[in-house]
Amino acid sequence: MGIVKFLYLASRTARMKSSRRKFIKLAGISALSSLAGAEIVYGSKLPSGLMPVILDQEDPYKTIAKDKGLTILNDRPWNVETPPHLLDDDITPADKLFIRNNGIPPAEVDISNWTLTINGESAINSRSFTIAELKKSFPNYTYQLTIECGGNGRSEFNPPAKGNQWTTGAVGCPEWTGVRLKDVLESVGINSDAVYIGYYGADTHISGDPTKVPISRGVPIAKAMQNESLIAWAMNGKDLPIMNGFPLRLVFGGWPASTSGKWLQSIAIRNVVHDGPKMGGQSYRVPCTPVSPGSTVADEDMCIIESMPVKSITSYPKSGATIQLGRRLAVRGHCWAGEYKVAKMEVSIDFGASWQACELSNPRNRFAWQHWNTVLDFPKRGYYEVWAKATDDQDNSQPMVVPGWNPRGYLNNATHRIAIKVV
Ligand SMILES: Nc1nc2c(c(=O)[nH]1)N[C@H]1C(S)=C(S)[C@@H](COP(=O)(O)O)O[C@H]1N2
Ligand SMILES: [Mo]
Repeated sequence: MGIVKFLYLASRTARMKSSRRKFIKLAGISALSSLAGAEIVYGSKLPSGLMPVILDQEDPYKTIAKDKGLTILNDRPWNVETPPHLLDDDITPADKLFIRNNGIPPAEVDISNWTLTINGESAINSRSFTIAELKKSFPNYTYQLTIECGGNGRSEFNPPAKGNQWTTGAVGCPEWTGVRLKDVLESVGINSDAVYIGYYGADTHISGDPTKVPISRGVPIAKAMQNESLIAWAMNGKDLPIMNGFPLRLVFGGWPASTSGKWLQSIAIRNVVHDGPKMGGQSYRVPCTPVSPGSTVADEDMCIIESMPVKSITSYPKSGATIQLGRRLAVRGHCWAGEYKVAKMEVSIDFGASWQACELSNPRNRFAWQHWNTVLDFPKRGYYEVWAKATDDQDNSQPMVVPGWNPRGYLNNATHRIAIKVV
């Protein structure tokens, strides 16, 4: 098991190559034969450290352990999104959860020696925990929590915003198991001047510079102290996938997923707003007041994104589906609203001129996405679009056009549209 993970980590970097060599030493020729799918007949003559070329031409989806239907936007670092029809499950399976990496994941993880350190100016004591200690020292909880990248939907902004051109798929809602962040923070003691927490992970900077940290973000103490804010080691009852933070990560449901630190090694309790890389400047921030598209906005006029906005997807049918005239079409999907709950879900087949209410489920727990469904009738043959619109319990609705342009293209919660042909 550990060895397989090792192989999955193999990628195009020199450092990965060295881990691959270690793998060869560990695995031996019979294991390589089974991976190659045939006996390596002259295996005993294979120079030590040389990878059979068939194993070198890896399937990228095997490398990242994700479903082949996902879309790879970038492989250095890995950024991979999920088409809406593959987000149809109520609980997102591990191989269908998007990947958003800012750096290079750790090449080797030794789970029994992994430690999480709690420190910082506002920590009364500093302490390190092994994963086994975390598991047994604090009550374990499981919550279904929605994580969505702040840049999900970026590809629709005009003028375009730099960054990964996410369409709709940088979101998912698996079930996470771990301990409450607040229990762990309280065990070391939180000083009354604490305002924020900041995470540090074991991933390394894309430049290879060991002094640089790819990302280190966090949340205000109030968010950290919510019951659902987890230090998680499992997704859907299994170890976290490597690309999603194995062996330990933070999960803050409903907030930009950039706050959910992966490969988690330390958490600082801060007496200031955390100032790690990608907390300041233009990163994960939007203009404090709306600006016209294409504007340049000074750093001091940008505000940190907190709760994500109300949003929904149609996960069935797949966009482009065809239906016979006279047949009724069952449609369904999910909706979420950051810190809030979705109160109403509607769909339109006439480009938003009229709306029909949908059936809407309650979330499994706070910050879990909700499911919606309805049945549609089409009056005649032709092309239609199904538009889905959620409204939260604060009466915020999804806009029909791309909302508030901002320099980095965050927070696009426009209605999801799918195409339907009636024949
Ligand atoms: N250590 C670390 N944590 C991280 C990141 C990262 O690059 N390194 N990316 C963040 C961002 S921007 C997002 S959107 C989420 C993505 O989580 P996922 O890859 O598990 O879907 O992880 C966050 N946590
Ligand atoms: Mo993100």
